[in-house]
Amino acid sequence: MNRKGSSSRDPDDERGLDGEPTAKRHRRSGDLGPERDRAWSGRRAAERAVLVGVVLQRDSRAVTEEHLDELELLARTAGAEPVGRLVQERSEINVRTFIGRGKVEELAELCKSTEANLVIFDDTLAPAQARNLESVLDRNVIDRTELILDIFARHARTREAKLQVELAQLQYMRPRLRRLWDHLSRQSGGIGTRGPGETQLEVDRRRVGEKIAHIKELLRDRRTVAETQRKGRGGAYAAALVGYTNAGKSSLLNALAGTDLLTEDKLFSTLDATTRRVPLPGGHEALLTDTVGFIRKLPHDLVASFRVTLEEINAADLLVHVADVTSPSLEAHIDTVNEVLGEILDGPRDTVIVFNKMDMLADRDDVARLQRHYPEAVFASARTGEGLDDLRQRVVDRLLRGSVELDLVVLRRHDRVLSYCYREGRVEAHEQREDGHQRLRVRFPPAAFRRLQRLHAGDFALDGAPATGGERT
Ligand SMILES: Nc1nc2c(ncn2[C@@H]2O[C@H](COP(=O)(O)OP(=O)(O)OP(=O)(O)O)[C@@H](O)[C@H]2O)c(=O)[nH]1
Ligand SMILES: [Mg+2]
Repeated sequence: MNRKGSSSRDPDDERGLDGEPTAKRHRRSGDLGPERDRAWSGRRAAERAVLVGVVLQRDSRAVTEEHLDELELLARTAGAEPVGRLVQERSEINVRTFIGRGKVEELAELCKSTEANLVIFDDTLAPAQARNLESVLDRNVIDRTELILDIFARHARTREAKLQVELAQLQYMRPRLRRLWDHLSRQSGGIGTRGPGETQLEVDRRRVGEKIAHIKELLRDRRTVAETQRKGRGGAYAAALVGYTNAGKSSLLNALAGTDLLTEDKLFSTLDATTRRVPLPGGHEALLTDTVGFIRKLPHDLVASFRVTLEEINAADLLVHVADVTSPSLEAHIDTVNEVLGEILDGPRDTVIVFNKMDMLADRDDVARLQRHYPEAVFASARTGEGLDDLRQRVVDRLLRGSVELDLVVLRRHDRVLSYCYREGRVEAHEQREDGHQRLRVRFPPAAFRRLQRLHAGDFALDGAPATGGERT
């Protein structure tokens, strides 16, 4: 795919694009029986897709084109073949069909001339808009979210990831069931093919609702397991790799921890949070967790379904924000990641930014510019190992800077407070006082200290103010 080439495209040129035939796609449905399975997987082999973007007043045409470049990559990752593009400039969206009436006709023409059987909108469509468009175009119409869900479904490997994806799919599907039924009627074809009665729709809605509740319960159980695993990590300093999809998070974890996680030049290769121990200079070590990548226009409930990732990010002492230095949309990607983090974090977090793929950067002037903007950034390459020592040292600096040493007196619930301190912190001194209280000197990583305050408020008193920083012994 030629991402950069698109910038030289005549803005009004909505020609088709050449490409390879596509693989068959498989997707999971909400297990609602073979009929609806068929509806949900209505898009299959050799899907030829027309991509549609809208330039609203606050955006520029170039930005929309850039979003469509990314949508093209998403479409390919999902196994479809982009064969054409349509861009409309509008001051506001059309309530019925998202794009204007004339533009819908143009879109129908483009679908015909490119023999497209699928239309993908870059923006989220309301269920009714998708339905209206489908009935006019007589083709399946999906939006970016549905495309991302499709990719998630293809990439989910573990039970956890599969459950999370299924939850996200069902939540997306519930308000759109009527449309799925429409797909079905269109596929069965024939004049006078009637859609299902309202009653059947109601039954389906209820079944989807029940299924959602069931999966949430299963995920809750698994969450307890994940929490127990997290607790078993002791007082180790925890860092999470976060960043735009395809930035090289998994590759960095592999390079730092000597693991062999899947890395691919595709979007959303990783759907599971994986944690590994990483040795650091000075005998220190950190736990480093790989997480699901972010992308712009990522719907909130989709993010929320990746609960383990969110919890890992929230439990981390340090975020290692990985950015692909070769991306033409570097700054936009960084902003997107920061926005998503702002939504999911329960408070500010220590962050190190890593510009990855330095081996591919042709123009080293970019480095000087980035250094001015991000004076604390690390420039690295997971591929060649360049900059990794820098990154390790940076993590140690933060680890030392962020940890908290406390002198505390246990007032009540002794067993619990003591076991927390020994489990989550590094106990440097422990004595029994004459008044019967236990006195401890403990060093905590920042996240463990925050949890101590939350879980054991009132169970202990601080002897003097907490001392932060300093060398860990
Ligand atoms: N040239 C170069 N390529 C890299 C580097 N790091 C990663 N890549 C490539 O970039 C692609 C994406 O890498 P991943 O590690 O899968 O990226 P990720 O951030 O984990 O992506 P998702 O899990 O899909 O969100 C792969 O093809 C990697 O081989 C690097 O330092 N240099
Ligand atoms: Mg990955």
